[in-house]
Amino acid sequence: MRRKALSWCAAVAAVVGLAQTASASSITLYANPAAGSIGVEGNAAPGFGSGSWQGNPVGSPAKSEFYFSPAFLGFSGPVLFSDINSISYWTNKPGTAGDPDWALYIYTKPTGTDDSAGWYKSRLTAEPYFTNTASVPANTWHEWSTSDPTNPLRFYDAPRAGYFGTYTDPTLATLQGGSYTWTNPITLAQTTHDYRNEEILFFSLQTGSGWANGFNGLVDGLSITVTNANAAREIGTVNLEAAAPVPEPASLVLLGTGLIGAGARRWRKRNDA
Ligand SMILES: [Ca+2]
Repeated sequence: MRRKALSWCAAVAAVVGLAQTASASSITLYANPAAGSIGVEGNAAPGFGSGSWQGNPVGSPAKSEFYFSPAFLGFSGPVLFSDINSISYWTNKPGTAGDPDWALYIYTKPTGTDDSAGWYKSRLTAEPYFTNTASVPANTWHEWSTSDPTNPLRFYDAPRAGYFGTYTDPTLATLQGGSYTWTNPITLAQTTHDYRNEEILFFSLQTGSGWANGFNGLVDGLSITVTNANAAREIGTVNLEAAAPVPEPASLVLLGTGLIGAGARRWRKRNDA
């Protein structure tokens, strides 16, 4: 009897182990001023290194935007909209929850039918202030997530529905549940669309070009979890850092010594032969 119970436990553990099979990729990106990204050292989201990236408050438009393809994030194959389990990222801004912030965008690949633009089929946007989060103190890190139990990110489809978000927009789970009908809050025009089988082109973090002009908040720690074709979970995380570390003189000396050592070994070997 006891043996039977034990083997049942082992079977459950095996199933749990299978469900938790996950591959993960963790990427660190360093700010590149030439590409419009500004690095900040000494201020990072919890668990994401020592630095972060800041919104670009200068130029016209004063906009920052970064695009991550599924392949770049290390996912093993194409990612469909319905494959996304969750997306989260951290921001830290001077204002409170209702102020401009880094927004999350999902672009899907164009198919030639019902494309919203020449280079993408759908563009879904999630802005932190539409999560109905009551208060986030200024200048503190806060994680925004599609799977937040009380204040999840909500998405709008400006190209199709013709408006830029409301506090009652659908969550990721709602859009993955089937066709969704958007109702423009002003014109009351309705548009129905099903995103589930669309292939992800880019996940993106951006600041608005108009309303967020001058925004200089921080962003860090993007995490995306998907279910792959083998029903296993894959996690892609992006750590944003200020600048690539420059080797210190001491380590350069050590490197030089190492090279000399390698050269000496080769020389000795040749002489031994
Ligand atoms: Ca970081």
